[in-house]
Amino acid sequence: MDATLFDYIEKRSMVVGVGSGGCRIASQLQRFNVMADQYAYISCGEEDLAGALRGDKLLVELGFQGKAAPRDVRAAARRQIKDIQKLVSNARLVFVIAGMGGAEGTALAPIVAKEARDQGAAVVAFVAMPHSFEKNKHFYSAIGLKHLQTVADSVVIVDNSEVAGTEPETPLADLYAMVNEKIGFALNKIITSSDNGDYPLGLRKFLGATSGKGYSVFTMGTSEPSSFEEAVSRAVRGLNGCVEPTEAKEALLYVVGDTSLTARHLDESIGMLTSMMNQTVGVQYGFSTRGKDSTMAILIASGFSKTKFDHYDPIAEILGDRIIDSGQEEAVDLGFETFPSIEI
Ligand SMILES: Nc1nc2c(ncn2[C@@H]2O[C@H](COP(=O)(O)OP(=O)(O)O)[C@@H](O)[C@H]2O)c(=O)[nH]1
Ligand SMILES: [Mg+2]
Repeated sequence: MDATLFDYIEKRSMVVGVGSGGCRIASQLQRFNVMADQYAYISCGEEDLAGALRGDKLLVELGFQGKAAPRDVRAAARRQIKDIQKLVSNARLVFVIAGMGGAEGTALAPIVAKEARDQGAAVVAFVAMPHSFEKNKHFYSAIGLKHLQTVADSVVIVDNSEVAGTEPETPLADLYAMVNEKIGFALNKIITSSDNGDYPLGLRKFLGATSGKGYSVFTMGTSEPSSFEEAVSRAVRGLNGCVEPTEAKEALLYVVGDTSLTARHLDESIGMLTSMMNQTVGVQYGFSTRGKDSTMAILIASGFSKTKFDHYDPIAEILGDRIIDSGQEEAVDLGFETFPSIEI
């Protein structure tokens, strides 16, 4: 891609937070100034939009009270599809941010991604997957993820359980806030072209490493100050439960250390990374020497054909590639204000 075209795309980029988790994560990106000219928020919950930072806000109206399933949200989105199209119409690059497994993110993220793509935008889906204990969310998270893969150029997964660690006593809201803080910090380091003396990776490398490369997975590892290899090794081990690390094709590594970081440390850290993945993985790196109390390795590894979340969909596990119906189930809108829950 030539430089002018890339500049044009970068200037017309947009982050869209979808559903409760998606709005929270996108707000955190906005707080961290992660690149993007525009921010937008879409949800069925007014409180999600009220809590989100400044941007275009679209309320998708379910038309009934009570708990919705993804199919209800899809039907509601269909009624407001023109609003969704309009929201993304100016963007040439759209980051769709959502939590998978609930009703809204699961249903709306693939719709927003598809509409953006149909209008010619490149689409990056950045999704948080349910904690291992959120069992009621597992099935839908698998379905939503699979569908996103068909409509987005890049699909970057954050495994909440992995990034939050095992802290069973911590309130869920605090766990989410902690993960969101890490995501905002990390994406700011990786994607935002920085002019403050850090050595960034930048958007172009991010897109190059993740577009059309199957699933990508985001992890982080921290260690004592100056223990660079340990931080990198922890980040790579973070992939273990989610994907098969030896399958990786590309890796974006960003190391935040103190001023003792040398070229040799980086070299050894990259050697460690390839020995844990495979020798042919393409590694691009960036670093900052402004870390103080700890060393942190941020990793986005790409090229995975499957993830542990595939096992969350037992039907697909049995059928493999023999898909019966690749279309998504959608509640039929019969137009009865008073009988909104009729579905077939
Ligand atoms: N990292 C992160 N994940 C979240 C957050 N909120 C919800 N999630 C995850 O997102 C998934 C969907 O939850 P939620 O966003 O509440 O559902 P929705 O509003 O129906 O889209 C769940 O599996 C949660 O694990 C958040 O603030 N941060
Ligand atoms: Mg919600």
